[in-house]
Amino acid sequence: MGVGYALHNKVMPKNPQLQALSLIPAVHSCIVHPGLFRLPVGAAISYEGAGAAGVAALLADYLRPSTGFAIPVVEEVGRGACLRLSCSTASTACEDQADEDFPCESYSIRIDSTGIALTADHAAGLARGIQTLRLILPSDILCRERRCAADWAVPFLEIEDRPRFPWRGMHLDVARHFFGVEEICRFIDLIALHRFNRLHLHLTDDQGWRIEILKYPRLAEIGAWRPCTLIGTESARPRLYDNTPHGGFYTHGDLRRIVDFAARRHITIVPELDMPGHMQAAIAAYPELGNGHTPTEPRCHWGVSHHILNVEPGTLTFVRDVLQEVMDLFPGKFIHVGGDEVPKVEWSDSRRVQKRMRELGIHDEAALQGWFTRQIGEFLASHGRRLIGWDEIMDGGLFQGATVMSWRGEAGGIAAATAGYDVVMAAHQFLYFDFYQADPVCEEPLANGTPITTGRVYAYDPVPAGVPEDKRHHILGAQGQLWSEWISTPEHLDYMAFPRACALAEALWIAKDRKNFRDFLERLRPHRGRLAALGCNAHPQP
Ligand code: TNX
Repeated sequence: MGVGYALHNKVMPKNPQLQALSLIPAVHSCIVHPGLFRLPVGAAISYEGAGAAGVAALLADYLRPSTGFAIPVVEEVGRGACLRLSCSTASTACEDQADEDFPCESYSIRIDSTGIALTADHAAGLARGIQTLRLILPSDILCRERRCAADWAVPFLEIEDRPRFPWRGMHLDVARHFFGVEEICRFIDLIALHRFNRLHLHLTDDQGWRIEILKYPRLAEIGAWRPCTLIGTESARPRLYDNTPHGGFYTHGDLRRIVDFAARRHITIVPELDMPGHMQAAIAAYPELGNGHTPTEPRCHWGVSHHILNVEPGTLTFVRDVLQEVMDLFPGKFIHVGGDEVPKVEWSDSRRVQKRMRELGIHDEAALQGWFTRQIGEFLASHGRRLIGWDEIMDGGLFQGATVMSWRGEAGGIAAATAGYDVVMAAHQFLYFDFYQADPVCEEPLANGTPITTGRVYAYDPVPAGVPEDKRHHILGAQGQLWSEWISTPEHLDYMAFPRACALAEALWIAKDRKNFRDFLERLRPHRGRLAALGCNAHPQP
C-alpha cells in the first residue's frame, strides 16, 4: 500500500522520504511506496516515440557530470534499461500553440524495483518529467563536478503531473544590460528546472539594440553600444555617468544557439522588438526612422526616450524586413512587438505625421499607434505568427489575433480577456522581479519599486475575479519580468530572480486550491540546496 501524499494537506505524514522529495514546483499527485531504487553504474536510458530521443540524450547529459556515468542512450521497446522514456504521440509539433501546449506537457513517472519509467503523450511532457526527476534525485545530482560518495537513490513512487497554465514565462531585458549567450543558456537551464516553458527576451530598447539584422548592419554597429551608463537612480540630480561604453549584440549564430538550447528543453523563446517607442538605439543607427532632431547614440540613462519611429512607408518596410529576419531566427508562434510607453509628442509636433494621419483618416495619436500595430500584426499573421504586445496596444483598438501582455496592472488583461483576446499576465505589482524583494530596501542593492516578496508572488493568481468564467481560458498564464536597468551581472540576476521565480513556477503549475505558502517555504529550504548545487545566487529571504 502506498502512502498517500497530499502535498498541501496539513496532516501530511512525517515521512522522511516524502519530506526529502520537497518538489518545487509541486506536482499534481504523488504516491510514495516503501523501497528505494538506486541508479547503477551501468545505467542505460531507453526511449521510444517521436521526440523522445532528444529528451533522453538531454537526460544523459544532465546526469553525467555529477554521477560520472557515461549513460548510453538506446532506442528500445521493452524493459531492458533502468531509465525508460516513452511518448505515445507520433508528432512533436505541439510547441508554442499556447492553447495546445496544455495536454502536451503532462507526464507520469513510475519508480519501482525495475527502475524509472517516464511516460507522456508528447516529448514536451517528457521534457518536464526529466526536470522533476532531477528534483527527485539527491540534490548532488545537480552539481557540476563528480560526486563519488553520493548514493543515487530515489523512492519508489508514482507521479501524475500536468500544468495549470500553458504560458509559464520568465522575461529578461538584455537591452539595458547585455548578457552573453552562456549567461542566457545558464538562466534557461535554471528556469527549465522549474518547468517554465517560455523565455521572453527583450532584445531592443532606447539603451541598446541587441540583435544582428543582416539587412540593416548599423543597428548592431551603432545601436548596440552606448558610450556610458547612468550611476544610481533615474531621479538623482545631477546625473552622473560611468564613462564606460556598454554594449553587445547577438549574431544570428548566437541566437540559433540560444533557440536550440531552449528548444532542447522544450522552452520557447519569445523575442521582443519594442516599437514604435523605446526605439532610440535604432533611430540613432538610422535617423530616417525618426521624426527629425534625432539622437546620435543610444540613451545613457533610464526612463523613456521621446524619440519614436515615424510612420513613413519606408519605416514600415524597415519593420517588416527586421521582423522577417526575426521570424527566420525564432520559430515560436508569438512575436512580441512591445508597444509600451510611447510618448506621442514627436507625432503631434510633426507635420509629416499629421499629414499621414489625415491621409489615413486617423484622428488621434493613440489611434495611430493602433494602426501601426495592426500593420505589424497583419504582416505577422500572413506568416503564420501571432502578435503579442504590452497592454498599451489596446489603447488604439485591438484586432483579431492580438495577444495582450498586461503589465500596467490587471485591468488591461481583464478587459482584453473579457473581449475575447488572449492575455498573459505580467502585472508589475506582483510580477516585476526587478523590484525590491526585501525590507529594509536600504540593505538591498539598488532596485526598483516597492518590495514584492516571494510570498506576494506565490499568492498571485493570474486569473483575476473580474474575468467572466467563460473567458478564463483566454488567460494563457503569466510571467516574471527581469528589467535590467540595475542588474548587470549573472549573480545579481540570480539574486533578483530566485526564489521569486520558484514561487511563480509553482503558482503557474499547480491548481489554485492546492497552493500553500507554508508548505512551499518548508520545501524551499531543501530546494535552496539544489539552487546552490547549480551555482545559483538566490536571495536569502524569506
Ligand atoms: C516599465 S514594463 C517598462 C520598462 C522598464 C520597467 C522598469 C514596460 C512594458 N516598460 O521599460 O524597464 O518599467 O520596472
